[in-house]
Order: sequence, then C-alpha cells, then structure tokens
Amino acid sequence: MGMQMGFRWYGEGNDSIKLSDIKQIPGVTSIVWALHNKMPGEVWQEEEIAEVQKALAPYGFNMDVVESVNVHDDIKIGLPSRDGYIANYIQTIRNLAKFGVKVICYNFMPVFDWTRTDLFHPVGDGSTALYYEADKIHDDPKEMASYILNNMHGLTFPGWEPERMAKLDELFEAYRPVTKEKLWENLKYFLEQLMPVCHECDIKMAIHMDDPPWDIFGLPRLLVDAESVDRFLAMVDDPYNCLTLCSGSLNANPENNVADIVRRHCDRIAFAHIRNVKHFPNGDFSEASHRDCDGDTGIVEIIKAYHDGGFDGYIRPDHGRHLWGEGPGNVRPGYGLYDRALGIMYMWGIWDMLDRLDAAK
Ligand code: CS2
Ligand code: MN
Repeated sequence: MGMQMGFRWYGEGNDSIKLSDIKQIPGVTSIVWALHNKMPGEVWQEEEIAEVQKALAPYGFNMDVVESVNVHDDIKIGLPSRDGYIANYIQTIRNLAKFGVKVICYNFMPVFDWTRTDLFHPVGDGSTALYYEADKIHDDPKEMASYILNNMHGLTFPGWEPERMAKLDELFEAYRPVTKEKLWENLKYFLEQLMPVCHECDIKMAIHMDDPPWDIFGLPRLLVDAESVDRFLAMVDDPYNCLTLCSGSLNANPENNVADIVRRHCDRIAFAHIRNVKHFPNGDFSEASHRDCDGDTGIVEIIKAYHDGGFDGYIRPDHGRHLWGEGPGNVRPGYGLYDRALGIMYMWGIWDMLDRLDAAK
C-alpha cells in the first residue's frame, strides 16, 4: 500500500488554506484535523466530529488521523482529578472510532507545545521560517507566551491556549513536584488505562516527540532521543502504543539520528512528520525546506528507512517556510500552503523512485 499522505488543516474559519487548495496537491488522501475549539480534557461530541466529516466528504479526504487530542495538565501532573479527565479522553476515543479514526496524535509535554523564539525568521532567500535562538529561551516564559500569542493574530494555537497561558504561574507551581521520573509514571498510568479501549476501537495512540527535545524553563521533557523512545515503547509494549515520529523535533538535537530510529521501530510508527532543520554552531537552529541539502536532518535517508521498512502508515510534511507573500497575519506560523506542498512533492519524488528501483530488482 505504501505511505499515506496527509496534510494538516485547522478547520473552516480557523485556517486560511482551503480544502479545495489541498485537493490540488498530488497524492494527499488524509486531512490531519482536530477540533481546535476544544480545551484539553473536554469530550469531543459526535455532532462536532460529524461537522468535520461533512466538510471533508465532498473532496474525498479521509479523517483517519487526528492531531491532536490534547492531554489535560492534571493527567500530566498526576492529580486525583486525572481519572475524570482520562474517562473523558476515553469517551473521545469511542466517539472518534464511530467516524473511522485510526490514529490519535498527542504529546505529553508539560505546559507548552513546540517553542520557538522567532516565528518569521529570514531564511536568506526571501522566505521566512521558524527559528530557535538558544540564548533567548532562558527568558521569562510569560514573555515567550505573549510573543507567540501576538504572532498568532487571534488564531488558535494548540498548547498555547490563551486561557491556559493566563494562568502560567499556577501551572508552573502545579508542575513543581513533577520530576522526570514522575512524568514517566504519569504517562504510563494514562496509557495503561487507554490501551484496552484502543484495541476495542482499533485506534492507535501516537505520541509526538518533544520539541525541542530537551528540558526548557525548568520543565522536564521525555521523548527526546533514541533511548527515551526505546524506553517509551518498552514501558507500554502494545501495538496500539505508537509514535508520531517527528524528524525535525528530534533533530533539533544534532546528535539524534532519526533514520536509525525509523529502522529500529518502523512497525510502531503510526504517523510520520517530515521536517528539516538546519543547525548553527552556537546551538541555534532554523527550520528549512524539505530538500535534504537545505538542512541537517537527513530527509532522504529517513524516507528511505520508511520505504525499506515497508511503512504503510500516515505521513505528512511538518512545518514549512513561509513563501510567496505568506507572512505575519495571513499564515499560521509553520503551516503555509506552498512549502508544505513542495515538501510533499519532494517526498513523493523520493518514494516513487525507490518503488521504481525495487520493481527493477
Ligand atoms: C506539531 C506539534 O506543529 C508541530 O510541530 O508537530 O505541534 C504537534 O501537533 C503536537 O506536539 C502533537 O500534540
Ligand atoms: Mn511534528
């Protein structure tokens, strides 16, 4: 069957990109979606899911992959109230199963989702990209949050919900007793409750890598390298406990060899994110086009590892640069149309050639 190509779309009225535009990108079969108006911990209702199904149907896209059903902080912190939120999560899984959803992407990062210090950094060719300046990140997390929210121009940004950001002090306080080991335990507790339901519903839980893959603002992060990925998969050794292997998140640390992880765990990767990152000697990094030589992530080797492993899961281009008039106010940082479309063609180019070479063997 081969890899199944997806494109992330934030929903009607919440994304400037139209489904009719996505339809013109070759080989996209899945819209990677979510109910972005839901707060972590809320149950996703069938009527709300049905709306998305109705929007996708005219284009023939499937809704197999959700990114993300976000996990409530109380589950990550391990508070007694977590059981209620886990029950809600389970109800959401059951509701999603009724619509044929196959993969749920989520993350287990304390407080924030991905973090960058510049959302529109010049790449040098007239385009801009997400950028991480190591020195800036030691600043106050509140400044970070307000910078990021200002640059979203009122669009939703999962993991940086204004409602949660308004309570940053409380959140940091609540996470204070949560050591890295405690966070692992809380992740295990969460997944062990979910697994029987995942089997019943035939839905894979696919954890996203931490981004960037190291502790920030004194908060622990878990999915940061090959060793932690091994630990995660062994901790809950179940075919429904899977990865969203995000090449760019992991490769923000140049020591990480993503192709090796693909070769090791291809059967447990339910969802692949392809993103290219360029490193600078001082620890800064910039996101780059998907073309192998524009970054240091090893995109060709990674796609080859998926191909060699017989990967038939879902894949999508992750962040792209902002091109051809895309910029602050008219594009979601990292989620423009053009560069992600170019990335898809690059991925297909490699994949189709590998198919051709195999056929000629
Ligand atoms: C995504 C993540 O934009 C991105 O980098 O890959 O934000 C991802 O959606 C979440 O971490 C998954 O919960
Ligand atoms: Mn990703």
